[in-house]
Amino acid sequence: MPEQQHFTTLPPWSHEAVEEMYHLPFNDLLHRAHSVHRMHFDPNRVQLSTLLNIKTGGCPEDCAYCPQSVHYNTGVEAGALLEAAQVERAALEARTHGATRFCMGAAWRQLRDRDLEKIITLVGAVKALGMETCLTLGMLTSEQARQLKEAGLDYYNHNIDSSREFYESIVSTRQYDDRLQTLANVREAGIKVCCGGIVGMGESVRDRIGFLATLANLPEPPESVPINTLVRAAGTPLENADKLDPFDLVRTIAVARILMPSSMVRLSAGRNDMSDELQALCFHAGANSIFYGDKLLTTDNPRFDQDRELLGRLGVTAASEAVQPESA
Ligand code: SAM
Ligand code: DTB
Ligand code: SF4
Repeated sequence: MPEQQHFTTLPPWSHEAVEEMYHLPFNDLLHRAHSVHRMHFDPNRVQLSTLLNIKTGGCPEDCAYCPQSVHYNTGVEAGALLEAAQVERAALEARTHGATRFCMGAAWRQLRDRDLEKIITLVGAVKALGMETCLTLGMLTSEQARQLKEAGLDYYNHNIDSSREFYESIVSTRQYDDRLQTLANVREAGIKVCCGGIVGMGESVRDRIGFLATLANLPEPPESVPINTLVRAAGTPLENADKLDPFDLVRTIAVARILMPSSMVRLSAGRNDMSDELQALCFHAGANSIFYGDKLLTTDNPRFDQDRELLGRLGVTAASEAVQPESA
């Protein structure tokens, strides 16, 4: 396999090395990614995370992809922070279906101290069900991260979304460096990092390469890397973005797998519009986690039973058997 000989296999990854990898003949790239995947993971196991939007809409940020931004007329109504009982019910349902991690998202620019106690209660309630916890609430200070760690939070999701250059064309209300600072605060507090981005926003291949290299060259790569395909929400500036060539999604996942061999790579938003065959190809390329449940934050995701059927047809089982559905 001559293509394997002239690649380095350690960070820091240069843009050129990642570019060369991204453009490998499809079968060479897939072979390499799947080989790396097998060295680090059971290729027949996929981890299941269920999402809940604990605070919908009304977000002051202007992320061009997001239906929850107050800047666009998307029909998403702003709601209040959910009560603990509602969150607990949803987490219990997710556990019953076999999810092992429960991710709570809020349409906030940043966590405010006045909401911290409520959030800490939610983390405790989900942990008490024996599930892993994940939050995505916007920017965090190092002190807030420390307190969330103390509350037992396992993961914090905070995406860099794309390359630095492209990011500046899709978000104007915060900087790429703000994202990196929050990631550093999360890492410093000892919380596991979930960080990825979105493909299909009209970014160039160069941007995808910059995005992947940035993730892989972080002081420590994220433990979890969500790769979202843009859900083109009506009313957002990106509602008419060109459809992504599905092979570019597979290439992005394959490169993420090679650059971050020990990280979980999550085939995230966009699965509702993907064929079973495309999803199977993504799993072959190294994706080993999905969002599981009929809703993402505001948009649809495949139903629990649809996913169970797909995974069953592929001979894939849930990655963590820590919580069995029948124990709910
Ligand atoms: N407000 C917080 C923040 O932005 O960090 C947390 C929630 S935000 C909705 C979480 C992530 O969802 C974004 O960073 C983005 O990657 C993803 N996302 C948002 N809208 C999306 C869309 N239409 N299609 C795909 N992914 C999307
Ligand atoms: C992530 O990377 N993708 C999830 C989660 N982290 C929070 C969100 C996807 C949102 C898709 C659009 C929506 O449903 O509003
Ligand atoms: Fe707000 Fe997050 Fe949506 Fe940006 S992605 S508008 S920060 S909810």
